[in-house]
Amino acid sequence: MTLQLFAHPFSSYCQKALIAFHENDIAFDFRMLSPDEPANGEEFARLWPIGKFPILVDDGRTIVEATSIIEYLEVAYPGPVRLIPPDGRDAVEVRMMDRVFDNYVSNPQASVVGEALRPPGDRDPYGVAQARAKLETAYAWLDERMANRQWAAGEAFSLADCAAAPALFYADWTHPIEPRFGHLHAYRRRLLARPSVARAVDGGRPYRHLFPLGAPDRD
Ligand SMILES: N[C@@H](CCC(=O)N[C@@H](CS)C(=O)NCC(=O)O)C(=O)O
Repeated sequence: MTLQLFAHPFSSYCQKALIAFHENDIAFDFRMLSPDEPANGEEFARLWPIGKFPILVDDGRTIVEATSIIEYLEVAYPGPVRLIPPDGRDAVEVRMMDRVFDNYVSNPQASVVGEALRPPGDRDPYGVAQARAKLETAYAWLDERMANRQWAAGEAFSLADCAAAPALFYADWTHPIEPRFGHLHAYRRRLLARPSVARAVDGGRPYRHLFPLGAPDRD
């Protein structure tokens, strides 16, 4: 039975999982979550009432959370590109950086965008200012960290880079990374040049009009 990924191509967490699929050319059935495909949405809601996507279904087993999907592919469908290193200490570094990108880049970025989708009376300017400040702090820390690394956890592309690519892609649209963070900009460019990432970004291209802050004319 084919792997089924319930996802949307413009969603950052879905792109994170998609990059892992593309890295190892793993075949799957794309169960598009959109109003045009109500059956997919109904099945998704039954499988995961929390409602966050992507989720993966493999032969009756449901895996939620983008990180866990990548972990699952790594053990159930291993390919030539290992996204989690076999060495335990190296794997800790990869998982640590995966958490850093989700918690301190992707999630604050999503709160800023979420604000733009709220009705005017329900806005939270204090929360948005906090999210922007978190992004600034994360950019400074990451810039220093990326000064002597090719990829987030060293010399090999990993789960952490799957997380970093959409996180930094959308974060720079939402709260631009200042030019002085040259190492971080260079890392973002390396990520976008990676074929698996370029493929995920291209998949989302037709939906750029959906970006609530207005997508910039680049990338
Ligand atoms: N912790 C989840 C986050 C997933 C997430 O926030 N997905 C967004 C799309 S990028 C979503 O489901 N948004 C719809 C919602 O929050 O209702 C993961 O790592 O997979």
